[in-house]
Amino acid sequence: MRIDIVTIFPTFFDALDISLLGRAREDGILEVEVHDLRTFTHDRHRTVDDKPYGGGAGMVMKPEPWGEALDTILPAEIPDVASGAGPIVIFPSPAGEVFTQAMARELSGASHLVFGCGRYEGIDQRVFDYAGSRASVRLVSLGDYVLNGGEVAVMAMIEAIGRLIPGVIGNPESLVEESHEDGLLEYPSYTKPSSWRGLDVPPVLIGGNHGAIAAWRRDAQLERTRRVRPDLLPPE
Ligand code: 6GU
Repeated sequence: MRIDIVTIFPTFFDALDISLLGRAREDGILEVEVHDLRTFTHDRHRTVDDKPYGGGAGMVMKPEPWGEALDTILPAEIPDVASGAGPIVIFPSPAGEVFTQAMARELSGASHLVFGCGRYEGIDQRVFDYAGSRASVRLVSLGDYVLNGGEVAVMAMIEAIGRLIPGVIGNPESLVEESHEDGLLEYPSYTKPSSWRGLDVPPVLIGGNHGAIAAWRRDAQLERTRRVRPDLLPPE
């Protein structure tokens, strides 16, 4: 997979060099390029924002640098946007659809993702409209709270998507039993010692009865999901 990131804070993404995703890049499974939006400006102050038309608080990101950045990153061919092939441009935004494990899985099958990190009060709407004429565009939110900009959200999305690309995780079985993959929260895990500071591992996990262990884990998942995230369960 190829990933392009456009940001005014390129060093935010230095962390992509480390850990699992750093290894995936070394192995050639993942190719990441970070683009500094200011390199697409032409004035002395490298201006990327201006006052909103119609008034209001804060600043809006200007369309011109974004247009040049997208022209540099996106392939020149006119895409068949409806086919679903071709690049997907993702703009992190609290006004977007909510990012989920299902969306991460879907996006992990793409060959080219472009992330456009906005700052300030947002990006001129015409940037989204223009991007939509060149690629599939999605506005995506991490959840119902506000961040200062898209960078942290994009790091989270890239980690969630990247670990689902075949070959990135050494043991793919570890992906099967984790929270959200089956629509439930995961069961609690234990390792040695079996007794620690007066706290014991549930005996069923030590007994070696695999059917009983599976049933205990399923019950624990259901109990935890009912208690913490009842919204994940189907209506009764
Ligand atoms: Cl994707 N961006 C910003 N700026 N704030 C957010 C968010 C994204 N998701 C939740 N809050």
